[in-house]
Amino acid sequence: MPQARFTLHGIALSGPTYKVGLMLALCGERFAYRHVDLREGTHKTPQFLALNRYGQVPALVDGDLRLCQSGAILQYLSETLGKFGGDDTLARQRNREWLFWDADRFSPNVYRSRAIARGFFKAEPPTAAVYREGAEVAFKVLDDSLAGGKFLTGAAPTIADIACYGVAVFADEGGFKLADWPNVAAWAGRVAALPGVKPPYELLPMADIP
Ligand SMILES: N[C@@H](CCC(=O)N[C@@H](CS)C(=O)NCC(=O)O)C(=O)O
Repeated sequence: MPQARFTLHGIALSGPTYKVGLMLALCGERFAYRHVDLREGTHKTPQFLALNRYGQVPALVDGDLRLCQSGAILQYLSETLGKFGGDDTLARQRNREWLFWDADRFSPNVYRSRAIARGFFKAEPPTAAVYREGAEVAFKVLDDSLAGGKFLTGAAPTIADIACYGVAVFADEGGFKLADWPNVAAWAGRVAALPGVKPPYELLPMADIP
């Protein structure tokens, strides 16, 4: 089998890593995968910092290119593969708005609530409450935005949906019930039914994929 074009570096427990793996799967791109052991501090080694200057997963390697920040990687992949990017300038702009909102309001609040619930890190109750309330506000924004459409920016799924689904899919681990936001629950079902989609721990193992 020919060598895969892309190599994804990350960990299956990581939502941002899942977003990139999901995008590749939805695009039908086979990819090599390198498991990065965060507990061992692999992401702070010089070798990994050469892939991602921020010392975080994910990192994506495409030939000589080393790419980081999941939202920026989704944009890159949509451009280089010509998929899930939206049809025109306005659609691409709407996608960017969702990606920036996700990085600002959705991912941090949901992922940190999940990290606290799963014991990945400790937080005092008032701090945990700030993340939880922020996540609930964000889910409401998403729910209201999905009231009139099948996907976030129109009738077809785009990187906006892929980024936000990569957060919503971890909601239950954070102690949230998607059923509390019916439009979000219905949309998540539509994304989950797209060809190529696998749930997080089925898409990526806690080990390398050659
Ligand atoms: N905004 C970044 C967030 C990446 C991120 O937070 N990665 C976490 C794992 S989910 C990480 O590497 N944490 C270790 C650290 O920050 O030292 C992205 O979307 O790629």
